Formats: sequence, structure tokens, C-alpha cells
Amino acid sequence: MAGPMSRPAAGAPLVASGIIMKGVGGLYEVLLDSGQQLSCRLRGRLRRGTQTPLPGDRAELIQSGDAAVPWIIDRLSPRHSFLLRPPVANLDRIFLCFSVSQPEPDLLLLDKLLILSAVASIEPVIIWTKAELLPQPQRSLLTAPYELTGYTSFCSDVCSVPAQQLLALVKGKLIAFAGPSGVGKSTLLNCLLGAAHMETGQVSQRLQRGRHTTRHVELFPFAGGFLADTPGFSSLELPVVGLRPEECICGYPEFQQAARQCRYQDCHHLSEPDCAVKALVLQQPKLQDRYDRYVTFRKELDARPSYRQNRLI
Ligand SMILES: Nc1nc2c(ncn2[C@@H]2O[C@H](COP(=O)(O)OP(=O)(O)OP(=O)(O)O)[C@@H](O)[C@H]2O)c(=O)[nH]1
Ligand SMILES: [Mg+2]
Ligand SMILES: [Zn+2]
Repeated sequence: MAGPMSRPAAGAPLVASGIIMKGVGGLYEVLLDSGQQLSCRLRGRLRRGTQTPLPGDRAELIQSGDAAVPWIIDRLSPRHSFLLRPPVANLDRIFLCFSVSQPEPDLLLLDKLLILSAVASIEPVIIWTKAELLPQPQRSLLTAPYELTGYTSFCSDVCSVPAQQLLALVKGKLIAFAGPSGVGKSTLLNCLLGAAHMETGQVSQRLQRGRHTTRHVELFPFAGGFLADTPGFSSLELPVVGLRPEECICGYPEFQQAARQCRYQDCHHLSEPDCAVKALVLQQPKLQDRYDRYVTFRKELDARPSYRQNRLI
């Protein structure tokens, strides 16, 4: 038969599969591979299960028999990655957006997100937004330590969005914009979608409300993949998401090579003798602030082992 649905076997119900674009109040929008979008509810078994469907999940649908919402999500495919903050499944990359000013950049939050992305095997890209609000050389003071990490980073402002560089990173991928509220995530996403959808204007139109606080994660098809707009957040507790203390270093690639030279294999890089990470930081003062944040996280995680069972990542 024509259309998105295929009939798997005689007598079996119609099935369809696609990607969850958003889920609000128990109603999920699923984009089928054919391009058709369906509204669905969840099968009871999934509602009671531990795995909550997230935008980015691949879902298999069956007919519900209910005319009001004719399709239900029957099954989810295994995920290759997932994050709780922001809650998106199957991310390939994450654009960590932090404004250089208004609001002031929360570097503790940025470093936490770098750790969590690394642990979830999602490549982080740092985007310093509202770049025009902080002139040089203060802007370089802020961004230079992150250039030593090896992570890709860009500056962006309303007049010069690095659209070409971003486009090269998004083709065929699922990418989320993440970061605090008001840093310009939706504005940036709107810019990218606007450039690609100029002829219709439809998606940009829909995103007008993106100028206001984003309330839900939502995926938008873009360049053979998807871009996810996500609500801003400011609190993120590493012990609560179940991070293990030794995983902290994953968000600090500039220390990882040195860490192999420490006297003790299980060195915490705090006060152990012959710690190569501490020696490196002494040699390169630009690394000090990032190291201090590492120390904060490591001590916090070492001190709160009770949370370790609650692994949510
Ligand atoms: N000065 C300046 N303002 C910007 C820039 N980008 C966005 N803004 C403004 O910053 C405000 C917040 O932008 P949004 O795109 O809604 O921010 P957001 O990160 O999506 O915020 P949430 O949805 O609440 O998480 C808006 O008033 C934008 O016009 C920029 O590059 N420079
Ligand atoms: Mg927004
Ligand atoms: Zn060490």
C-alpha cells in the first residue's frame, strides 16, 4: 500500500516507525520516515516502564483503535546515547551555548555539561553567544582556556552567526542546543533554520515563540538530520545524576594525557604526591581555573557516595 505504513503479516495490525519529535502532556509527535507526522499516545506497558520515551527516540507505532488518537507508541529502539539534561535521546553532538554576558557565563555548569557529554559519548561543541557584549581582550580571557581543551568552539552574535561552520557540523546528525535560559539558543536555531527554509518561511514562523522561553524539547528536521531546541536550565547536580568520581576527568581532555604519568594509577589529582596533572597546571597558569572546577566536582563526588546507585546517565 502507498504511504508510511507497511503491513508486516496478514491479519497483524498496521505498524509504522519514526522518530519522536516532541512529547508534551503524554502526547507524542512522531515523524515517520516517509515525512508524515503523527500524534500518538503511549502503550500502557511503556507508561509503567522505567524508560521514558524522549525526543530523539526511534519509536514503533501500532494502531490504537481509538479514533481520537489513532496511533500508540508500542516499542522504542535501543538508544546509542541519552542525556537527562537536556532530556534528548540519540544525540550525536551537543551545542553547549553560553553567553559571554547577560547572563554571565556559568562555567561550573559548562564544565559539568562537558563531563556529562563525554561520559555519554556525545561530542560537545562550545558556542559563546552574545559575543558582541564582551569586547576583547576580556572575551579571550574567558574563551582561551577552552581552546586548550581541544573541543571545537565558536563565538556567535546576532550579526555574525558562524552558520557555515555550524552547518558543516550538523549535516545528517541529531544535535541539541543546550545551556542556561536566555543565552540565545532558540535565536541561533532560528537563524540556522531560517537560512535553510527561506523559501517556505514555515518553520521560522513556527519558531517565533522561540524568542520567548522554550518550555519543551522539540526536534526540527535540518540538513538531513535534526536540531533540538531545549529549555534552559541552571542547576545540575553531578552526584544526583549518578556520575562516578573518576569520571570527572573525562570532561578535561587537556589533563588526560598528563594523568597517565601520575605516580598512582588511581590518582584523584587532588593532593597525591607526583601528580602529573598538578605539575602541568603549575606550568600553565591558563589551566588553573578549569583545574579548580575539576577539584570542586571531584571532592563533591568523593564525599557523596550514597548517590552512586542512582545512575541515571
Ligand atoms: N545582544 C544579543 N542578544 C541576543 C543574541 N542572541 C539572542 N539574544 C537575545 O537574548 C534573548 C534570549 O534569547 P533566546 O533565543 O530566547 O534564548 P534561549 O537560550 O532560547 O532561552 P530559553 O528558551 O529560556 O532557554 C532574546 O531577547 C534575544 O533577542 C546575541 O547574539 N546578542
Ligand atoms: Mg529558547
Ligand atoms: Zn594525578
